[in-house]
Amino acid sequence: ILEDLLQIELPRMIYTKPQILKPPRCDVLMMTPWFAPIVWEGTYNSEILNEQFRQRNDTVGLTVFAIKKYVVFLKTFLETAETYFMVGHRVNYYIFTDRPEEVPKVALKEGRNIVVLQVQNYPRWQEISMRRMEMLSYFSQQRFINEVSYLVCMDVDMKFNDQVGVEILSDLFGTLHPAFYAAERRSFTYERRPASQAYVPSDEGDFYYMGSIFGGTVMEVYKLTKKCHEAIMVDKANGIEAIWQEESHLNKYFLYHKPTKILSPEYMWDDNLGRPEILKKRRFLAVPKNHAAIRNK
Ligand code: 2GW
Ligand code: MN
Repeated sequence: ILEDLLQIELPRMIYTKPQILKPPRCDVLMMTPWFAPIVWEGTYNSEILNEQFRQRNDTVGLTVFAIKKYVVFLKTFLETAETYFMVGHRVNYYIFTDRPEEVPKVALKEGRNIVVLQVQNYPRWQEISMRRMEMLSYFSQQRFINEVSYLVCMDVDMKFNDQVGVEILSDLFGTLHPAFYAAERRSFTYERRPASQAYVPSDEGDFYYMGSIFGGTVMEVYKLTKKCHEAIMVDKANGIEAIWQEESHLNKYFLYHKPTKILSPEYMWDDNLGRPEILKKRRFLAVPKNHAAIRNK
């Protein structure tokens, strides 16, 4: 492994130099107080990042759950991912579903694969959403650790609308919730009941992260999902369920295990929130869903 790392050497590249007295963005925070970059359009050079990543020949795993009716989201999700997700790199799509025969056949570019993982469904939707933590920790250990370097864990009711590339990768990353990036701490919808393992006191918390896209190295995702799953099980035994299910537990985890990179709302946008000036790109978008029709059954 050391030998491989030593081999990384960039070719001659032509680009405008970084300017110490002219930060690329003055309208948004680009770095957390623990020195984790916050990824915004204009703050990075994808040519450099792609060249560095290319040389490592790593594979990125994208995990997505499509249980019951949510299989209908797969086609658009996968087709747009082929256009915008980790273009030029090796990708394994891991699709967790209880309906393997309903996974659409989507044409994939070279170096990209679909792996269908059959899992059971749960009658309660809250359980479907929360059990993702259990399955992700199990498969990280059983399989992903042998197949990919990084995992990107996503909601399926989404589509790609612009580049989502290696700029998002880091040991552990989370994403700012598009409805709360500008909010005060007191309005973050953390779990506020001390009886829950997801409890966050009112005088703590950095950001409110969305459950629909997070990731990191397989080892870090394993640690995160295992810890969140265990906390969810403790809550269950105590007859309590966190206000936003596993998203609440994710937020608790990130408070005490600071992410090493944070994705801006460019990476999780919902057009119902309009188009604020700070948003230069809408890379990953919520697909409008008819709640009654899609969610029941
Ligand atoms: C979810 C809610 C109600 C009924 C069904 C489901 C459902 C979710 C399902 O029938 N099948 C299924 O595969 N899912 C998976 O769970 C799917 O991957 C989906 O994207 C994910 C989360 O459910 P979703 O997208 O309907 O919830 P959102 O968009 O309101 O998500 C936020 O809040 C959730 C917790 O309540 C999660 O934290 C999620 O990560 C958040 O984005
Ligand atoms: Mn969703």
